Amino acid sequence: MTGNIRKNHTAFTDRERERFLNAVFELQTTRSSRPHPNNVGGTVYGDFVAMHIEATWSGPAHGTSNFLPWHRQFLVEFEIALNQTSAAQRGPRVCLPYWDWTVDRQPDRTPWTDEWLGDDGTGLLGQVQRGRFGVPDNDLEHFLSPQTMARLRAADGISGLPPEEMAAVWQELDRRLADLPGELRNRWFVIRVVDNRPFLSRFFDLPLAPFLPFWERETEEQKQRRREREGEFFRDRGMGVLDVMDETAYDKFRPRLELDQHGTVHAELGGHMGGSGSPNDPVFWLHHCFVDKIWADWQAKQAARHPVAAPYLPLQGTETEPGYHQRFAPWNTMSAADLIDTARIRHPQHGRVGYVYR
Ligand SMILES: [Cu+2]
Repeated sequence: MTGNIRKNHTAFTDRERERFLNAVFELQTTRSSRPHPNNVGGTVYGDFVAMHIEATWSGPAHGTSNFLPWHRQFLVEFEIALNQTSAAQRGPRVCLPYWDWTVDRQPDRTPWTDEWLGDDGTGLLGQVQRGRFGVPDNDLEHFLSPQTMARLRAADGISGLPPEEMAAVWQELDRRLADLPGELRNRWFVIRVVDNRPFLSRFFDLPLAPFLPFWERETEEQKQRRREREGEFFRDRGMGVLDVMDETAYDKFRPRLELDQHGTVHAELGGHMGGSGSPNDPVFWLHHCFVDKIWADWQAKQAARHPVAAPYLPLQGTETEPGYHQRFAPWNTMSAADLIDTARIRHPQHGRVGYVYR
């Protein structure tokens, strides 16, 4: 019925991986014809970040039944955009990869490699430095004055500076960013709506509230503890166990999947993944693709066990949650019912975009 197969990223060939990453990078460096009002960088990719930020500020996309259908459509829309890039033009349709964090849950294992998504944030500004989306520490020389560089080195990075000095470094970065030649500017693509980090930031395994920039919250003691724990990434947080699969009702399954599993992964990765601008980190797509797969697997499992169980609740909309047949914002083109069978999804403009998981 459909030839579109979403696979584990570890099953990608080199060529498949390159086409996917090239397409993502192309969206990050292509100007949007009609940028979303919150899209500071003005790229096609930035429109997706802005859309997610807005959906986090208001609306039912998080914390309600709509969480799973909303993100399913978000992924479908992103996959369509990937396939409109020149990187995707020749060859089969580009399908999103997923990251199974119940299996690959060590900070030094895939997808945290140079070939895939780069590593944890490091360096004087705590940025991701490796892989396609990283910015090496020595690029800072293009942005910061020799005095500032010397100050950062002496303080062993920005987290060693007092708050006023931190603020001054960010201001200097912001000013210099605007003057960069395009090729360099394109490497510093992050949409700065929720914070002022112009580069991709990760901060693995920080067990604190995820919404503040890390340098405001990590003490020396915490830093030490984090380094000791890095080998245990995810291990003691239940990431290896998918016991949500045993829930028999959607309105029990969805909150546990969203908060306990999906939310923990966001928080554990930290940096951009810890905030509403999370799609800035390309791992967002791999993470949400796996969450979407869990929903699909759960449907199949529950359908086999209870043929009459509803795949989505509530059937009738409430004040806070769209019903099964109710179209939802910002697209207003599909309802949960239109998205429930992944193989049969029909996009109003793009036709058959259905897929199956393998
Ligand atoms: Cu989200």
